[in-house]
Amino acid sequence: MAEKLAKKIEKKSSYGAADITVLEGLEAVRRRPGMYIGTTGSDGLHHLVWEIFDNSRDEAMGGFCDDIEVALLPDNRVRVADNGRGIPVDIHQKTKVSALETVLTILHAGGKFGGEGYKVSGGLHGVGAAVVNALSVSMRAEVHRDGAYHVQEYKNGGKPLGKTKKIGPSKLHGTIITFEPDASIFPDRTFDWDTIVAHMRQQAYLVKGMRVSILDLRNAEKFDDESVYYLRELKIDAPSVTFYFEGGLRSLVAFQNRHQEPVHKTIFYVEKEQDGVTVEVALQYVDDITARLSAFANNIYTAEGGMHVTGFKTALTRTLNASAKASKDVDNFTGDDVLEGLTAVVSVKLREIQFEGQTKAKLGSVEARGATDAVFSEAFSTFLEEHPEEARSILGKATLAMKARKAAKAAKDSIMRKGALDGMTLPGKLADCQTKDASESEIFIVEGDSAGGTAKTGRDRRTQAVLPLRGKILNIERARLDKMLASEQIKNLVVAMGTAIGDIFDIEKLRYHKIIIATDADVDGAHIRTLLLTLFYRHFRPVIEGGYLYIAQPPLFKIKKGKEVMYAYSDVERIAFVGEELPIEVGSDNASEEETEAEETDTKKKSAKVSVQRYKGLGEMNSEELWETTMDPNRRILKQVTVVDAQDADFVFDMLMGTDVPARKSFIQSHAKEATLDI
Ligand code: 0RA
Repeated sequence: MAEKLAKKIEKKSSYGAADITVLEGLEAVRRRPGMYIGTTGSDGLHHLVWEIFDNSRDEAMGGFCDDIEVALLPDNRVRVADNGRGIPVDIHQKTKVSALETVLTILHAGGKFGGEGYKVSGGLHGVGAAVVNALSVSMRAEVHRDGAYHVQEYKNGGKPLGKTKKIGPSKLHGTIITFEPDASIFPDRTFDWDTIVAHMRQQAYLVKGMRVSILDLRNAEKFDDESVYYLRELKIDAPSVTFYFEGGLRSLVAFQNRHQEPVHKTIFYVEKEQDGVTVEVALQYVDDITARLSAFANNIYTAEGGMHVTGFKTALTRTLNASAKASKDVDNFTGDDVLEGLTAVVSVKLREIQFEGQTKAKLGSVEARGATDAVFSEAFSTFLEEHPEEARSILGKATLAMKARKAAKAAKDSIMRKGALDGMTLPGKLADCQTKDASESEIFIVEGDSAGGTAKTGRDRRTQAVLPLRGKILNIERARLDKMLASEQIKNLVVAMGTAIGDIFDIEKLRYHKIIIATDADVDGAHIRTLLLTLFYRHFRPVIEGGYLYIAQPPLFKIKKGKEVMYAYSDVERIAFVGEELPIEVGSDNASEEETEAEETDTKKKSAKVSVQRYKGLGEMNSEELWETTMDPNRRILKQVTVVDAQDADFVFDMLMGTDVPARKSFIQSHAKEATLDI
């Protein structure tokens, strides 16, 4: 097959024995594209863009190029232009064709021509432009170099249409590659703008001073792609983005922390080579408890971490412990203590790169561990010495984390001890249900003893349990979770749920398949609900993921039209029932209710009289009202709590728990009533 193909081409140009290998190589790629680009789905399609872009980016990393443009063109074509040295066009000794043609037709040829300037090989599969050529129905390479403009085109999987040609003079230098993926290989050739933008943004952070512009000209009316070097100069009205970060990883850390409160002002930064490995680290602590650590190896995102991450974490813990010891005698920080609130990016560049793990997203190259450890610990100790104020803040933050860890452990231990000692002894406050079948059991967590009493009277005691929580205990400003766990209230909740917590948490032991948070419809109620949601999110996430957590939706208004009683669950409903003008009475007590009833009996003729009463708390309802509006499975409205996207949720909780009080207030107010209603 390959031989036949080779013979065909031999007639057109003078190909030798070496060329047969070339065609076999490209044919192999076409036969088994998955081996080279992973998939022929969307990931693989985008991989083609990354491969071509990577060559230009490597040129930028070598310091030869600072301006790359990626343009999406009509007919599923992609054009990548850079102002690098230009791919060499002289005849290559071994292959007897131009270096350009060699790079674009021989697998793994990319790095062999560059020597020093081209030392870092990127690309997850390390396959380069020849693979893209093999999987394209057409490719055009333009090179501006040595005072001339050179062009070569390829068709149908990398077959050259003639040699590299010198077209005319040029004062520029750089490479432009335009390719069209082969439809017979890629069933869907739709490039995703957001995916490309996200990838290019990340890459721009990783190579400081490199400008990357992206243009979407797929629907552009008309343009002449040969008329200018960078298509953005045509100023066509089309979507476009440009990224340029002078600070590199420092800018990335600042970007990731843009909504956070920094613990210290100066972002730590280092870039240094050690034993052939270039190590770059930027970090800043923020007032938060989660860690945001991202790592790259040869500009490839290593989602599963690896040697560089291990080296970094070891050095971070050791350096901070050494620094803390120097100032005062304290207990050792653990690895987790020093990660709390940390935003860090670690990027290493090595000559030989090895990936491991399920998705090949873990750096296996052992030398990266020692190099990262050495470069980072040296620079970070110096930073701490030279910035005493930053050092104090960072050590303070880690100390707080250490104390919180100890307090949380003590709280967990005491909960477990209690469970162990008391067996299944349930808290005295709990009014449990009769059934022992978790699937039909519900527990209402209500705010305050008075609402608790009402709920206990109003419930269906066969399936419904009630646990009152005293609001005040929970309502601590910036309550740390360890404080919450230490509270008797939360211990009661954990014992009632039956799942335990921490290492011995077991969702199978959950005693109720509906956990219903029933707090008041005011700001305090919203705050307590938020604290409870945070607690569940951080410590009992499987309860949310299992769909066991709900929020009760008590009515906001009781409307009386003569003898008829209605409940409105929102202002919209109220207005729909009674119109806008009617005055709203606030609160109620038994006396006023009696009055109303007396009035009604006295003046039966005035039965059309309408009154609207606003409920501020569950405690304002009597047990019957609470049952029919909030507890009765046939009439109530419940909102199921979901974790749609862990990252989003984390942000929400940060927002709610953070120090930015005005932001938190407005967030609670605007989201308190947001709900997908499950009736
Ligand atoms: C090898 C050697 C040299 C440049 C390149 C490769 C190169 C490749 C690509 C791919 C896209 N853009 C690129 N820019 C440069 C230069 C060797 C020299 O001039 O000494």
